[in-house]
Amino acid sequence: MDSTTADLVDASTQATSHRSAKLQPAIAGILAALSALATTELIAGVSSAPTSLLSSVASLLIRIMPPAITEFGINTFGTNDKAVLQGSIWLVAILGGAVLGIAAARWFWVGVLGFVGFGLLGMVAGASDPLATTSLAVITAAAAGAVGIAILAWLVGAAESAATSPDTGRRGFLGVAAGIAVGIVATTSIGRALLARTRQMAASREEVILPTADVQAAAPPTGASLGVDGISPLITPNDEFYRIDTALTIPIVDLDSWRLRIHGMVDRPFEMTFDDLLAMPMVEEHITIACVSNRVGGDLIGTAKWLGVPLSEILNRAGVQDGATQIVGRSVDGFTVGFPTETVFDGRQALLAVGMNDEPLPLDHGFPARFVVAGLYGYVSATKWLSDIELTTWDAFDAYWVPRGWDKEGPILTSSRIDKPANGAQVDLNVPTIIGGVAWAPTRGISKVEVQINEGAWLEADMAESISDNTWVQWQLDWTPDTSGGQVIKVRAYDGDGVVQTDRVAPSKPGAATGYHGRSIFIGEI
Ligand SMILES: Nc1nc2c(c(=O)[nH]1)N[C@H]1C(S)=C(S)[C@@H](COP(=O)(O)O)O[C@H]1N2
Ligand SMILES: [Mo]
Repeated sequence: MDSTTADLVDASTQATSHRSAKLQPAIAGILAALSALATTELIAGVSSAPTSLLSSVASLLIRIMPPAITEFGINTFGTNDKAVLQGSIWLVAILGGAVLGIAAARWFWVGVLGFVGFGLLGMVAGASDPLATTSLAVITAAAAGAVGIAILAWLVGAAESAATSPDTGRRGFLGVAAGIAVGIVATTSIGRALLARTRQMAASREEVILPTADVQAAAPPTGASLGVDGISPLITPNDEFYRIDTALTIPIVDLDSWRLRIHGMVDRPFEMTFDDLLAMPMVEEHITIACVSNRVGGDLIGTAKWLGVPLSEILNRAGVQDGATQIVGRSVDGFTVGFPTETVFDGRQALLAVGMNDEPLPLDHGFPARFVVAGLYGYVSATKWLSDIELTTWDAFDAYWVPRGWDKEGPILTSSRIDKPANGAQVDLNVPTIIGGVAWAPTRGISKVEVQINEGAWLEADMAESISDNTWVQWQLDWTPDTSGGQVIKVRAYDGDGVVQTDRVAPSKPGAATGYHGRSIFIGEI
């Protein structure tokens, strides 16, 4: 090659790398924006949330768009308008990402600002969408923004090194960019596949028609609700019911192939379909369930009306053998509980539940079937997504949480909570106010609740009527503060046998947290 040709070749490579150097920031911005969107898709899929951040953004846009545009959209695209809108969000992300990328190559902070803005928009959209869980939307939007910034930084960096050593740098940039593009496609596909499975499962739940119970629960007596604002509602709505489990993604249960197996130390092991289960005798009961890891005053507790088959019916059908001292409940994802067989026959409510507050079990509360045993913490009794019941001995098996350091037996301890006033609340001097909350000791019931103000005498609170000994009970104390300044309010409850809850302060491991719940408030002049 003579020198002229060499120069020419050199010049042409330089021209291409120059052109691609101009394109690189735009590509960086586009990939960063798409990575952010892919992040929202993945989180939507993994969390099995009923809605995705993108649909929240889409509904926000629909709400704030001039009606003329929305109408045009509906007329033009019919019922696909939301899909079109979501598609448009991807398109806007591509264009916006390109602009951001070009700007970020000169002033990186512009790119950062762009993604922060994108994150904030997502947070506002999620918080204002009644279908979305606000905390999840906020986390999703923050994660998406952070991923966007990280990918932008990575690619802008790669583009810069491409500019300094054009040949190896350009190939380096393309390699990184291609890898990220593959990641975006993979992440989005996984997220969408998971979401589609959740939707499908939700659809099979929609089709379930629950039988009416042979023994229906009486409506709670009117006197069971004090009607005081700020005290926990007597029945916890399903969507406010606490959720605790080890499942990262809600187990997918296909009703057609779901079977419940009863085996181990029984005379007649058998398997049941969901229809078989629904055909068994059903009862309805209000039962309060609680988590052992609830802190004193915490909210990992709730009361629902459960519909289900008494566990005794199932065990009697199988014929429990002598010496079968433990019932093990295993879920489709391998989680296990274990509790004494005698609890099923000692007269308490122990159910294989299929319904919660007049609905099939919600997906995150164990659809299609779960245990609910009055008086036992969830970790030893309340298997959700149940698939297997095994009768064994107490010594032969330790359920999920036992080798992890928790007590093998988990009876719910007598406990009480102040719901109002809130911690740190300011309360007016010389104005009547209400201190109130809930108290529980499932299977034993609550006989008395007492309140103490600033280490004074214990005052007996007014108790609402209780639904049954298996449920929590509301209580209130009418009080007119007559001393200004800081005050500490404490509560304690007595169970149905007249035994007061323990004041011993203990953490929740290995048993449940104990001690009296207290709140600090401030009494001031009006
Ligand atoms: N399959 C399965 N079931 C489970 C758990 C779990 O991790 N996996 N956690 C248990 C615990 S610790 C509690 S407190 C209750 C909570 O039930 P909830 O989420 O319906 O309130 O479910 C129990 N059932
Ligand atoms: Mo729990």
